[in-house]
Amino acid sequence: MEKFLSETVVTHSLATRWLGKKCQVLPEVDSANDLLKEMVQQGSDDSPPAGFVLLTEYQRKGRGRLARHWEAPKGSSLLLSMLFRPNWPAAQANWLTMLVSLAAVEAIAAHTNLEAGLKWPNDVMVRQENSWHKVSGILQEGSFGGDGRLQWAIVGIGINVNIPADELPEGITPPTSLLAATGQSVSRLPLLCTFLERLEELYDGVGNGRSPQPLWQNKLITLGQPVRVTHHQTSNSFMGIAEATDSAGHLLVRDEAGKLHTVTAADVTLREK
Ligand code: BT5
Repeated sequence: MEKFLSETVVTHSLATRWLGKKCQVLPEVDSANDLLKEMVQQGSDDSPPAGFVLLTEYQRKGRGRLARHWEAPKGSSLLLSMLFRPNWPAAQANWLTMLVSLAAVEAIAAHTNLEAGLKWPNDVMVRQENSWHKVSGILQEGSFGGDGRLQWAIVGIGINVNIPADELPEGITPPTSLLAATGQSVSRLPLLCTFLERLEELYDGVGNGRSPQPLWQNKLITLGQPVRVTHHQTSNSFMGIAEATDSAGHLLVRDEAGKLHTVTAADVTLREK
């Protein structure tokens, strides 16, 4: 197994200006998102700054969306949660997940020979033996101020790096790891650095007025595909074709009667059919 990551090595290796310049690496936590949220909500003077990154080698209760689990064997993967204080309007809240998923796709493409893409809304996929497999998932949580702006947001990402094929977790979207997809182990530190460096660049681009949505939409393997959209509270569902996304990252799905639906990630589960 690869050496465990350490704060000194991470901060010295990173060529970022602010993202990850303050970080903490813990051998084991329940959930990196939950722990970082507690640190932020304590609200004391030593509350972590924007750009703070919490890394861990193992999560006892790693979480996905909608109370799902995220599992990875100790030391096998990249498991981290990042703190942002964007002050963006609510309509741009999903942009963080877009930026993080784009940076993950680019980092994976830079360190492997894999084709990487995105399954709406938050799955990072790689092509393995002619089909797409989930290699990474993203979980964004945050808090809006009274003015409707995104005060702070925590974005957690798990990237399956060196999980052997026979230790991959179960998943409705077939999971893989970079090791399982390439047959070679991948060094985590350079992958982490490329990811954070690219993410910082993309995030700073938003400050300069650039929306990530066109770049992100370009990577979506979901577009043009038939999908089943299921509302997870009512379980009502319909079939349609995923046509495009709007500027907020909602998916526009045309049903069989020709009606266009705006689908938000919070409300539905998507299955490719
Ligand atoms: C996600 O949720 O894909 C978001 C995963 C976010 C994980 C990070 S790790 C750091 C931070 N701290 C946390 O506690 N979480 C974040 P979702 O789209 O709901 O997918 C969850 C589903 O993926 C599960 O129901 C499983 O079927 C499957 N799954 C679990 N572990 C997996 C893995 N390692 N690789 C691929 N699929 C997995």
